Amino acid sequence: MPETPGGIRIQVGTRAKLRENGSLFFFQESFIQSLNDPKHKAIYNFEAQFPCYKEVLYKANQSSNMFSRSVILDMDMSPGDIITLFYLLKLPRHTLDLKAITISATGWSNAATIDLIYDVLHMMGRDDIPVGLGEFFALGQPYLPSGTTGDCKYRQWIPSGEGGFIDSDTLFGLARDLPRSPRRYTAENSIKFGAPRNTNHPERRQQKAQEVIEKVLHQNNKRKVFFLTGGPLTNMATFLASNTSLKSQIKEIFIAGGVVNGSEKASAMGNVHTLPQNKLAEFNFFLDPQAAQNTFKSDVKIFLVPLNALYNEKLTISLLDALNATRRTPEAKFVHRLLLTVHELEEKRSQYSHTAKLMEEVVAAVALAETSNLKNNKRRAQLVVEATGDVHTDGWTRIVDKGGKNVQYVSNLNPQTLALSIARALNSAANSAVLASFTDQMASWTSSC
Ligand SMILES: [Ca+2]
Repeated sequence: MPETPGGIRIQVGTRAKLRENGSLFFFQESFIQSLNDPKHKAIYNFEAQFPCYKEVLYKANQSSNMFSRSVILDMDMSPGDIITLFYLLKLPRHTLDLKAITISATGWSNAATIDLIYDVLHMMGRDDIPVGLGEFFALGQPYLPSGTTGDCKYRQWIPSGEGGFIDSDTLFGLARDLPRSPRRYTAENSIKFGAPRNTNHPERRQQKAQEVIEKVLHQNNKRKVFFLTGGPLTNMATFLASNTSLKSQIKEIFIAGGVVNGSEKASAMGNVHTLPQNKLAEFNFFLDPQAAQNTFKSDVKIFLVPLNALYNEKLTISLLDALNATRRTPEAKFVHRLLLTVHELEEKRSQYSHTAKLMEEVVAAVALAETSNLKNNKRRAQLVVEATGDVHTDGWTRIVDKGGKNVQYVSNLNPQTLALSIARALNSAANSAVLASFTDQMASWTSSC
């Protein structure tokens, strides 16, 4: 083959000869030996790099009281969820007390991106909030040990890049600007928690979503708890399917998801843009339609914030306008950069045209925090969610005359009013960041000892 100018010649191995017993063990052993070889080991880690490196865990500086609303946030890690998390952390704890976060790992980012949540909590001085990781597959789409990686029938429609995986996993390139939390995701597990063998660090383990929910409900002394969901409903449906009496402690679930159409001739569309044949599903319901259907069949009270509760893109622009005018806190500045990044990508690249519309979680959070201000926007209907296994219709939400779930939902919300509420919370001096950025954290590791 002729050499291309500027290229280099390399040799590529295409076939490896196995040892006589046909085992691949030799290759694995040699690979692991190389990784463990002290020669050429990595020079940089935080302890070696920074003379004053220390791991600090921060706790809330405001206390809650018996009148505050206890909330568990179930989220994936799309930009809308991250903004929601900042917003909730900013509210006074005597009105809203975020008790725990559970991660919907069937949603818009990969499970290990849970580190992003640890980092946001660290920035905001809330390392005391427990974080639990949910199941990796939608209900009825199990991991089969004999197969490869489970059935990704729904999840495969999330794009890689273009606002989907990679973009949300890196928070559009901004994840590394967050201060780094000592809490990290670990795949390690011990015999105590069901693994076949112990690791070198049996004490290290990522807590599971269901454990965190149960623990928080136990600790809440029979007081009722609100759930707010910003991703697929896998964790919610799993908890509702369990036998625990703790379920009676659920006051109401605020759900960001679905599209509510008033008639068979649907006018509002869904947002599963990668599968145009499915015109009416909203991504959160589409990604685990069985979980959405099961949640709607349960006894719990549901407050729905559908995709078409307002024109989401206008909310992004209104929030950007509000933050362009004023951004006083590190968290307001961070959210502004995130929105600006997403908005610019949307303007310049057609593949990102859907991205700025993904703000429904934030709307659901404001609906939870300011329910009394929404009285003119509340509607009630009986709703059912489609979950037949046909990806062209799964995730549809329909209004029915009878037999559906009696649900309260919102419509015709004013994006500017919502944007001002969010911007006001982000700019508040209360509950502000304890560490503004990774740069500030590095400075403290360099000169505070
Ligand atoms: Ca989400």
